Amino acid sequence: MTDHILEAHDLENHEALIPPSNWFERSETLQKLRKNKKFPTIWCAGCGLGVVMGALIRAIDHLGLKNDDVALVAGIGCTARMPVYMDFNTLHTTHGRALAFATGLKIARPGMKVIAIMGDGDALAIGGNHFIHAARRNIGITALVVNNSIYGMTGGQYSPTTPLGKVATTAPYGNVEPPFPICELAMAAGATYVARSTVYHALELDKFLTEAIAQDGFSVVEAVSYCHTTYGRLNRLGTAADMMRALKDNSIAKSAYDKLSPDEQHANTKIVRGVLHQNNTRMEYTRMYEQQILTRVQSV
Ligand SMILES: Cc1ncc(C[n+]2csc(CCOP(=O)(O)OP(=O)(O)O)c2C)c(N)n1
Ligand code: SF4
Ligand SMILES: [Mg+2]
Repeated sequence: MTDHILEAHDLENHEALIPPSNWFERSETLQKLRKNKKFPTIWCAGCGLGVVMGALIRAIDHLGLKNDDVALVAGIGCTARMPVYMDFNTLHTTHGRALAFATGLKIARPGMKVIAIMGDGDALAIGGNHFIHAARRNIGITALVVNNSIYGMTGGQYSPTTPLGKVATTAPYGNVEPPFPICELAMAAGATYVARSTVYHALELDKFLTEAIAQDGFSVVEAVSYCHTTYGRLNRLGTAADMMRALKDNSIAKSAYDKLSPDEQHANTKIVRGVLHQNNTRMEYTRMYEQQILTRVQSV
């Protein structure tokens, strides 16, 4: 722990390394974190990722799930680091392959709540193929995609969600590739629960994640976040607090969006937050697979 943190907390070095014995027990949320391990996080101070982690823990709590009933699967990236800090079954795998590992796990353990935690690059660039096919299959996995519009961990290369014209280390003159709309892509590919919110709207994220994890099929929650360290700096968007405030100012609830005229909807540039799609009539993949096997076995 660095000297200034020790000083601020008036701690000796040995006290900082070993938290008081009841420190974690005081909080339900903290008990879902890995005790005495992996802290502080690798995340930059002010990053929205901590908000997403809190929302995910509260969602799992709301559903009354035991730690052992949940598996968190991630690839590589700042977002993908999240399972390292949480006390569930966890898989920290290779970049872009979270959904491939999650699919294998769900087939082996259909009763388990499997949550794939991915950044926009992880989910939609190298992992884009897995994303559309997991949705097409409607396999019972929750895809939590933290969209910060950039490759944060590797220093700010543009991703499939970087807006047109924005600067990245690999787009010094501005990005000319149109961004993928994550939720619309998921819907078109067959996901049966799709919702979007932002890290400013933490309680909304709790709610959508709770519903997504409860869904018996492929569910997607896009958590719009920011990366002040790369994207924000390159595009002169200010501090983490400025970027957080921009999410508040530049987003609109779906209920308000639905009341706009078609022209106003067409002209809207704000992030639409809400449950964008839910379909409870499609059977989940592992159930369908099991049924198919039983039918085949009984017929021979
Ligand atoms: C196969 C492979 N290709 C590339 C990389 C380098 N790499 C690590 S993280 C990352 C992108 C991270 O961006 P994103 O998924 O959006 O996550 P963020 O860091 O923004 O949360 C890349 C390209 C890698 N680790 N493995
Ligand atoms: S590099 Fe960006 S995404 Fe990664 S922890 Fe820092 S602010 Fe967050
Ligand atoms: Mg990213």
